[in-house]
Amino acid sequence: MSASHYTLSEVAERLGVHYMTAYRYVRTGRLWAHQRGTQWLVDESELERFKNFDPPRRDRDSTSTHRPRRPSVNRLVARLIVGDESGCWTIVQEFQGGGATSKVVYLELFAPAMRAIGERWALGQITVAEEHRASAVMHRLIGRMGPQFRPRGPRRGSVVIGAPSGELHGLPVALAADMLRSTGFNVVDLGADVPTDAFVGCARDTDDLVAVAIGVTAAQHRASTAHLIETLRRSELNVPIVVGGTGLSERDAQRLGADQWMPDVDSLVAMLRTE
Ligand code: B12
Repeated sequence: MSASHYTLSEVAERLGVHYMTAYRYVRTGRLWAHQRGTQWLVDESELERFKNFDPPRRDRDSTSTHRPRRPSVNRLVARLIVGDESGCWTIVQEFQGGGATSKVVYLELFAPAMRAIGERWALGQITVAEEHRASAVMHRLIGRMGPQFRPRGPRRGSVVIGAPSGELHGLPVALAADMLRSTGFNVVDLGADVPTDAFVGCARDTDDLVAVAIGVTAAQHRASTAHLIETLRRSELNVPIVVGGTGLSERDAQRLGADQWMPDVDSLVAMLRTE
């Protein structure tokens, strides 16, 4: 093709592999490519990087749970940014084929990939549109994973979880909700940006409620979190109100009136089991 880009046929020729193998490298995020019309193009520098650091016939982390996760995370990030859902799903399947449980997929593949996307956005390496596209694909991946988190064992009561009004980060809440659900709780996931009255109304209407969990990912949502907690208190639900997510510290959560701050879902489950 042009001096600085190669078509997939040219890439295959230079790597000495079949065209379909080169295509697979692209669709699984191993080799970065961009699409022009129906054609995939690979930058010369990317092909050099691949030749030097990612020799073709290596099938890393597809066979063992003990191998480093990072290559899979990097490949997922690459496919998320270009909005390639089926390529992302192939990476998830490879990851699970290597023995990773659905929880490990969330904690060691999805969460680090989304954090990496946040870093790239903060550094100006990806656009806001690319971040949104990646988020949309991540929502779809979570949807596909959902059935793997169906509750097992005895029912333990209901938890209503959601993000306060104005807080748009629904992905962390969705991940937390699935992991909680798999431990036997009936989880009502209200998602992002829940109007305060709707949040409280839902908690009041939920049978066998054992806790209300609020997910806050961006620090700017202190005021709406405080308002939500205060309104929940006034409705006298008599269940713990916990806050989780990376937006608020333990101290913040206490100041805002929460009963507890939860660093992760396992801590929430442990707390609820001792209640
Ligand atoms: C995707 C994304 C978005 C998407 C959200 C899409 C969606 N539907 O969720 C969009 C584009 C909307 C967005 C918007 C913004 N974002 Co944003 N976003 C992200 C990004 C890249 C990924 C979020 C994510 O999914 N993380 C992965 C999850 C799995 O990780 P996690 O949060 O640690 O969650 C785990 C645990 O904490 C726990 N957990 C989470 N919640 C809960 C709740 C409970 C109860 C429990 C028990 C546990 C628990 O379980 C999870 C799994 O282990 C992050 C980067 C990052 N580091 O997270 C930035 C990030 C969160 N965003 C950030 C910012 C600044 C914004 C904006 C303000 C940008 C802007 N200027 O407009 C807006 C805010 C909009 C708003 N009003 O809320 C900052 C926040 C900094 C801060 N601490 O305040 C980050 C960190 C990016 C950065 N590097 O600076 N964002």
